[in-house]
Amino acid sequence: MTESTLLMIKPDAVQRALIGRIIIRIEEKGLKIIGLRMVKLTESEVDQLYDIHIGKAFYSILKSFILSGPVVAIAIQGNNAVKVVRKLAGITNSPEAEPGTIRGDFGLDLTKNIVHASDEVERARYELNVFFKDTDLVDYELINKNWIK
Ligand code: FUP
Repeated sequence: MTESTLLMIKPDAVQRALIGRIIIRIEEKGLKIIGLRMVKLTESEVDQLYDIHIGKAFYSILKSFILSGPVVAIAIQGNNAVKVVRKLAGITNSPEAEPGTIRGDFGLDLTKNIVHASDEVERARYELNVFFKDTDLVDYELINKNWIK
């Protein structure tokens, strides 16, 4: 099933010049990028993105990390995109993430864990809305689509 999801490149990965290395994994997998935006989030946008974590012990550390520099939001579409992008990202705790995943290859910390990926279709819709208006998302076809799915 074709789905849309959000992958956010976090401030650590931007500062470490990993934007291109992360984007290439999305393209290589056959997924389609339908929106791309670099932004320094405001406090209220971070609260919106991470509303489910507000009040948890780690929230202030997470929030100040996300506010520490620009992030890159990527809207992605493709077959099973939500699950596939989560798999590409690897598990949350970078030191335990499998090599071959984004966190497994580039991360060494739980908070500074390189990327965020939406965990379900409805949640992806909500999180995409933090960064993109519907009209920001581009409707087009990739010429290789029949070779992918
Ligand atoms: P994920 O679904 O991979 O985004 O992970 P979670 O929703 O469990 O956590 C959201 C973010 O909070 C993670 F990217 C890392 C951060 N976090 C901490 O910094 N400390 C913790 O103890 C747990 C999560």
